[in-house]
Amino acid sequence: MKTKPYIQDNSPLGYTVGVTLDRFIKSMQSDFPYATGELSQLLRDIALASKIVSREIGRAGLTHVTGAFGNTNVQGEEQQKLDVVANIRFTRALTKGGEVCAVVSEEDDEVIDLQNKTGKYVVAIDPLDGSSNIDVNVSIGTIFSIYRRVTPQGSPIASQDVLQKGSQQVAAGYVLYGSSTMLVYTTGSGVNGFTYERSLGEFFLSHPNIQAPDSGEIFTINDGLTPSVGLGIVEFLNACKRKGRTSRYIGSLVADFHRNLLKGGIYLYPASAKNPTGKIRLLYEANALAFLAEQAGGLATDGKRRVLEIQPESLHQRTPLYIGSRELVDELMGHL
Ligand code: FBP
Repeated sequence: MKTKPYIQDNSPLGYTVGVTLDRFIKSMQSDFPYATGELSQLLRDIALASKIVSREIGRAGLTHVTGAFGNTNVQGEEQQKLDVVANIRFTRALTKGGEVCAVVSEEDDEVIDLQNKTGKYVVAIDPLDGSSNIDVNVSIGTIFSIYRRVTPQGSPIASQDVLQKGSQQVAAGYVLYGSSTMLVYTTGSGVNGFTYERSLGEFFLSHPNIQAPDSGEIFTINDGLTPSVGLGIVEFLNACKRKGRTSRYIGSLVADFHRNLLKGGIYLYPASAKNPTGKIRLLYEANALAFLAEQAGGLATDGKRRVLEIQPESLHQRTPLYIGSRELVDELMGHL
């Protein structure tokens, strides 16, 4: 049979659309000789849920899913309807995907046991971050951390499966629901960002190998806290102002982190009178962003040690968080 070799047609008619998340995951998987595809499938499950959540957020004002749900979560915060929608969507996708045995969610007080005897992975997730911005159309996000379970598959879920140090993460990332929807993640070999092309229903590689600038001009803190934070923090903030740096604060951790990751900057959420141990949750907020920050050349600390070295003691424990460009975090540590 007469055949001809395929030659890619580079005419402008066939402009390339880019590398899809699926293809990228597949190509990365080949880097891990013993990879079984389960982590790849888990990342796909998270991508699918984020597409649905992005759609729900985009039309929230029309479908009456704005406003309070009428419950308070384990943090004592009023749950927003979209918090509940996102929690349902991600937990369902992780259950149906079949790779996960347990989920720790900001919206659930206990560990969710998915009764999955073959599931190798544990996921800690903040289904919708930036609650104060949900109803005012400001960027919000999802944050996730992925661990391998420690106890044998099929055995009861134990505390050591879910209370693992951030340094044990096998993957972590966030989804940013902003002017565009982006998925940014790491599996320990660099940080890559994908932009959602709604009309094709696909994430495409748009920010390969993200490197955080070593320094930057942006400092990010809820200035309303400063009257009750440590002296070292105040000194650092005054130094930032003396040096003419810019204050930027969206109030959604994912959005503030993403901006600083790309432009250079530091996000600070210290302990304060209102939050004596800080506000940010270790398991499903700080650990994921700390893994990403370090993979992109930045730093993440609680003011004393690397966030990734903190041994978790409880599911919803909080931590002070200082994260971002290496030189800015070092400079802050000089004041602490
Ligand atoms: P949740 O919205 O998931 O509870 O996250 C906490 C958070 O909203 C972060 O996104 C944000 O950086 C911070 O709290 C804002 O806190 P504050 O309102 O005290 O400035």
